[in-house]
Amino acid sequence: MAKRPTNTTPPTPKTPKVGIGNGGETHQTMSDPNARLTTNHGIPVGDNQNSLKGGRRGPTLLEDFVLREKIQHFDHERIPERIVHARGSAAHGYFELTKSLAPYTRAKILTEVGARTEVFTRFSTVAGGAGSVDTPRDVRGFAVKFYTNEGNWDLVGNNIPVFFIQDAIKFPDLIHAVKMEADRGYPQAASAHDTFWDFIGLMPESTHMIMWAMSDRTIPRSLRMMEGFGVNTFRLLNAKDEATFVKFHWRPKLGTQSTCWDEAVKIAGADPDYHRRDLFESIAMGDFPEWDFGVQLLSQEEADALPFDILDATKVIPEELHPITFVGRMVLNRNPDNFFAETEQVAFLPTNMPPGIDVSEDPLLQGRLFSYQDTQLSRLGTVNFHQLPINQPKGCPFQNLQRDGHMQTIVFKGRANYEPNSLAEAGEVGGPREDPRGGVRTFAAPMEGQKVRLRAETFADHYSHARLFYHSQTSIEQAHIASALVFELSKVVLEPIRERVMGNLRNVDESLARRVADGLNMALPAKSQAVVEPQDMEPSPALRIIGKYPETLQGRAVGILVTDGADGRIVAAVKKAVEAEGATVKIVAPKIGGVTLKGGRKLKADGQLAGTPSVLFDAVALVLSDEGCAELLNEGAAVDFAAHAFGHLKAIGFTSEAQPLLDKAGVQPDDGIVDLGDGADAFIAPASTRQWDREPKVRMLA
Ligand code: HDE
Repeated sequence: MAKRPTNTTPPTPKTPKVGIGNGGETHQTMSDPNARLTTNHGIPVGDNQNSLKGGRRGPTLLEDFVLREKIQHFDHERIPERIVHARGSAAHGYFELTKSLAPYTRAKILTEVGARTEVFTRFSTVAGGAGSVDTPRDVRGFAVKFYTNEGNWDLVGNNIPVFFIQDAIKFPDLIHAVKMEADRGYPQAASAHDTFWDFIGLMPESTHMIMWAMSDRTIPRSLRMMEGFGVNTFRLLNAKDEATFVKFHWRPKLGTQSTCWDEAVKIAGADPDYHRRDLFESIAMGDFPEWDFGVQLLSQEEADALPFDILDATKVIPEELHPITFVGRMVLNRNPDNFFAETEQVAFLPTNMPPGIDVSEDPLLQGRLFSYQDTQLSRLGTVNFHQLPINQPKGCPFQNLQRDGHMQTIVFKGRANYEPNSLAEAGEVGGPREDPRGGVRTFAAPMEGQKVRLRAETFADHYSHARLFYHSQTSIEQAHIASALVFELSKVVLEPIRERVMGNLRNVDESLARRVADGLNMALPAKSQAVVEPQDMEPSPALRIIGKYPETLQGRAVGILVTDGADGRIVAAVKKAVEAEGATVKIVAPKIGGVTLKGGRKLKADGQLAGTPSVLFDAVALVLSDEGCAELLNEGAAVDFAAHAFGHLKAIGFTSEAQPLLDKAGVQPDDGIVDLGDGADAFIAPASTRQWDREPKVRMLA
């Protein structure tokens, strides 16, 4: 018999006991230290380090089914990403109803006060691919799957209450225009390019959404600091099948907050996963993100009295006109166990609505009702995507007579795969039956008229709401909108495209159009012809961000830059004071091993200076020694640390030794520049917000 060649593979750390499997369970038991590695078909694997070869140094053999199965599975690990909203982050949590909507709906999720319903919420960007960064200027998806005991309710919304287009038939054009340009494959995750603005200029109905998209709403500070909106108009149906129009709202407990554009651009390099990490870490720390849930309710008469069409998703119903009633809250308190199985495979369907929630005739929503179910086929590859654990309803199993298909995981019993059947009478399994009383009923909306392909005249006013939004902003926010338009249009190469957009802007506000033209150093073109002359509406302060968010350290991060010889008492005092107010603290040092403080004590670092710039913090403190500061004057990352914190309107606490660094970084004194020699308390208030007054000193806004 041939002698077996010597094996030179290093030993693996643990040798599982032979004979002990995974307890007969079909799923992997990763926590069992004795679990035995097997193929997908349960065959124990004897060697996971070496492929099977013909001879010691010979070719790999086709018969190595262990290798082939492993490589083949790996080859197919990726599934097609979502055509839009590919980049997302999600968490589990619960929804709790605080006020019953029983007069308006029979949906139990909206009538059973105090009941907690599990949710899975996925936030996303729209334009970029799954591997793109978290902080482009982009609308954010805000999709909530409520696992109600009457079936799943998917409220698939955005962080902006209106949309670019009025009719679903324009969606593929919009998305083609915003995504990477077809010939060159760039830019990734950016609207600042010719094809997007070409489409926008030719679609004046998008102008209102453009005002929102160019506002700071599209550069959120955190997913925990975003509002959410159902966008489309839905209906609630009560026990008597009477309908009320409804708009859905989410309001973050931490307020709506944003980054500065220059900061967002820099964060993209410093931490591409900025939002995903923030969500994951805050939940892991027990600092659970929370939102209030509200509704705007309108009768048919109230809807008819609006000066715009409630079915037009490019319009906002000002809450000063129809207040939001808050009826519940959502808390996200558990991170996914597995990103792919949950965040990637979750399939949201706007068609998922429990009895008592119904659609409206909004032509954008109507198209969505088809699209989401359809797209899952190419993404998840099977009509059985509802059987994936993250998509299964909870507490109310699905039961119907749909059968077979790719990846069918259920072993149905009996012969009943049709309905009606009388098999139960013969003692066999008969199967479920429809429920005319408890099941879904559709609102008997009146229908009349001819079949037409047209846009209703009630959708024709494209500018009044854009004007309403712009006029409702603070002057700081108006400057940001104008500057964002200048930034984006400056990246547009074809001049006629810029001109067309400016011509449209003249219908919104002449001064805005003028600011943009000046910012581009171009002549103001002729005003474009509006189908309907825009009207002035009463400004809605609720549409602002500045002045609305709570000034607090809750949810914020503070970075303390230290050097050898720094005063440990000041570091400790700052840390204690800001943590007491709810912020997290990270120590940043020139070397990751940390520093030796004055007196010899060691302090560990959480981040190394070059990889932990100040854009990752809401406020910073510089606690340096004279020698440490002198060294940092020659370190660009240190100068940037201070200069960028100043430029991004953040509070800077400092010890007197840090003054040379502040000087070199061009930091000028103001209320946000706080000498820590006077104690840490004075740092708290400026660190709880941005120093908006500083902005004209650091940035030429349009
Ligand atoms: Fe979507 N949208 N959408 N959308 N949408 C998708 O469904 C679509 C629209 C939104 O985290 C897709 O499963 C059409 C408005 C979110 O998984 C797709 C139209 C709003 C998400 C699709 C719209 C949204 C999607 C891609 C015009 C705000 C991500 C993958 C009629 C209310 C959900 C998928 C998640 C995803 C179609 C317009 C929000 C292709 C046809 C308006 C948050 O089916």
